[in-house]
Amino acid sequence: FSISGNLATQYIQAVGWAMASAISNDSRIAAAWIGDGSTAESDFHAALVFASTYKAPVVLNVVNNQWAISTFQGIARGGSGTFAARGLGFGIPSLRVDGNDYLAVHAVAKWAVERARANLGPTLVEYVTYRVGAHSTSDDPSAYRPKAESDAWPLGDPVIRLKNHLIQKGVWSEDRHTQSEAEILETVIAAQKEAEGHGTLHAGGKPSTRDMFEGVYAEMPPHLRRQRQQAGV
Ligand SMILES: Cc1ncc(C[n+]2csc(CCOP(=O)(O)OP(=O)(O)O)c2C)c(N)n1
Ligand SMILES: [Mg+2]
Repeated sequence: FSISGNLATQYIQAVGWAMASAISNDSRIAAAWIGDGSTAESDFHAALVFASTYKAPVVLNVVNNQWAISTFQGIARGGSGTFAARGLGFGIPSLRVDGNDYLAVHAVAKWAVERARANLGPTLVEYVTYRVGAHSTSDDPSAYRPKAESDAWPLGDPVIRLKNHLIQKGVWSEDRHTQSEAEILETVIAAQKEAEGHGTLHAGGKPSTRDMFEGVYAEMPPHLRRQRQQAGV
């Protein structure tokens, strides 16, 4: 669930959806993802209460990438040893996994999904990982953490780890890896070109000031109509 940009609302949406699915005898289950920082929102806790009380068929994932923009995860975690430990107080089976180990992530996620499908209730999973890049294009991590911190991160790059594992098992090679990287890059570039075909800000297609007032209300409320008039559009 990632419908809104308001952090943590995805959890209550997913739990409510899962409860509705179970009540209507539907077999579908729900999954939601949240960041370490976002777990400090009250919605996280409300979702855990409802998930445990109603045994909602939902997988609740916490991506602990160490940072919430410039805030270290230890602040959102407070006195709790881990984010996974937060689930135990609600009676929710909770797991903590090396989020940079593809096979471990797959195994844990599969287990949690099977639990939900068997109607055994929710599972909370904490994925321990690291955000190497900036939070967004407007963020500069060098302002709040050591520049070399990501090099010191012990769990390593998940793609390189999987690649090395598969090569060691004899089912992958450097050549095939280079080839598939080129193929993926080609796919991404083609998708970008297709998206840009719909227009870009640089190519002109700038929305008008009037557009800012459209598409929110079926009937524009009087205060917005006044503002639009003041803007002269
Ligand atoms: C309710 C709410 N408060 C604040 C924000 C602004 N905001 C966007 S991302 C972010 C940090 C999120 O950190 P984290 O939960 O660790 O997720 P990450 O970006 O690391 O995946 C904040 C504070 C928001 N989108 N919604
Ligand atoms: Mg984070």
